[in-house]
Amino acid sequence: MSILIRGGTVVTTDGEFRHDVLVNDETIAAVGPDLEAPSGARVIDAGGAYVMPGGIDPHTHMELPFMGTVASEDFFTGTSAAAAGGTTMCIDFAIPGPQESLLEAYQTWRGWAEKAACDYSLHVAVTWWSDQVREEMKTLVRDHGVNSFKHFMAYKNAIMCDDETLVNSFKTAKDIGALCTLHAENGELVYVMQQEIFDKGITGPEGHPLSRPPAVEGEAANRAIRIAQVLGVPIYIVHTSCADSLEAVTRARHEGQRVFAECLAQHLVIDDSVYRNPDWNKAAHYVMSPPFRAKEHQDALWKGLQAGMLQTTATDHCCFCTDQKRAGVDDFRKIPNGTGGVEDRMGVLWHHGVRTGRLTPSEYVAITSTNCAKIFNIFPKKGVIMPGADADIVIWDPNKTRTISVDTHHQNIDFNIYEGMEITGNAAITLSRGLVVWEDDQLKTVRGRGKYVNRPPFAPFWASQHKRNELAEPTAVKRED
Ligand code: URQ
Ligand code: ZN
Ligand code: ZN
Repeated sequence: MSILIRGGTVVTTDGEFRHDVLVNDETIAAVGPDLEAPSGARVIDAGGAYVMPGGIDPHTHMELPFMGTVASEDFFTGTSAAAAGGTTMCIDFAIPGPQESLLEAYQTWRGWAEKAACDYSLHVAVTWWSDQVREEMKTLVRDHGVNSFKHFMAYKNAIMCDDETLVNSFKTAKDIGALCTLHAENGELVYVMQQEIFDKGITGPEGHPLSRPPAVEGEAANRAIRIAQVLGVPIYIVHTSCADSLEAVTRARHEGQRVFAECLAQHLVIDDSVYRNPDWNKAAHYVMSPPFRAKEHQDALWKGLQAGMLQTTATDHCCFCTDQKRAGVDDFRKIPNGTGGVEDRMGVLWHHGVRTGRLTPSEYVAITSTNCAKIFNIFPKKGVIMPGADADIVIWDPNKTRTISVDTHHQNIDFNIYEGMEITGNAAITLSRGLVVWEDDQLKTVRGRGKYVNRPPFAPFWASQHKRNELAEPTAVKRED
């Protein structure tokens, strides 16, 4: 099946081009002016629209077992909602519990993900350390296309890892060409702060941000960055939510250290006033970690994106419905942490990022798709409109307006954190490997059509790190006997 996307403006990180795009079956066959439509091809008129690589969300949690419950969005409903918003690939997380096999967890998540409608991949979490874990990391990289390992520095007594695990995992990752990613909050501090806040009689959702102030994130980000500096390993900080952690990233990057950082669309446009909502449910809906921050932190994040200190945007899509949130009705520490947003990231970032002039369309493509593809080594298969690339394409109507609402979204959750937000600029048509999966506001996703994407080690985007460090090989002093 061929599709000719005619008359649009193709956007890459290098610029905007009035080019047509020819898709043959699952891949992009040609990009250029005035392309011929092969006989029998469907021709899509993209006049007035942007033709961009489908969004890649490097951070989702479909059907995650967490805090005594299971996230309500599954891999089919979640990747379908993503497609409705212009995102054509998600990278999720296989998270073994302490003492559990990483390989078994990976196989479990692969099983769950088989129902995905769009392509996906898996980071694997390292939540404990042993020789077995080291060998399983090697096997996952060698045989299963995993090139990134997640480390939670928070969630004490659950999936939090200590410095021994961080140091050993980082060293192993260096040897096998994998990227270490970090949930950077000091879990010990959170644990103590939660108790203090609770003992003060603050049991509602407003206790959540009070127990994990920005400095708790800043400390952990800086610690991980310094450990990586000493070991000469590239790292990636997930959901950077405040100036404190961004400062640590910025200092390190200014010193030439290979540190990447991600921010969430929701942390850019929602602030901590949400936790003061007198309606318990409405406040609890926003309980996620790191929490929403005071406005000045949003400004810092936007500047971080504009300055290239933040390279990717994500959603940390982790849905818990109101009844699940109410598990913590008497104790905010028991509210399952997580918010949705996989359907709205692309629209929210275009409306608040491009339409405000903060970002150009090319910068938008970089932070919603291309940078992620390069960092996780799936470029140029993914993340670019170019011959040979997978035909993961979003035809973006910059004038299409919609009001975000639980009443109209496709996410499997009973509220929407952006409820009532009117955004201009939305996906008109989404193609997943050449199949039209969203058009005329109708989902046409196919259960199980999504494929697992292998991610090879030693991404050229950052792998040169090794050479630089090896130059500094220490030498012993030769002494006369
Ligand atoms: O921390 C994460 O990334 C997972 C557990 C989702 N929940 C959250 O509050 N961010
Ligand atoms: Zn996290
Ligand atoms: Zn997460």
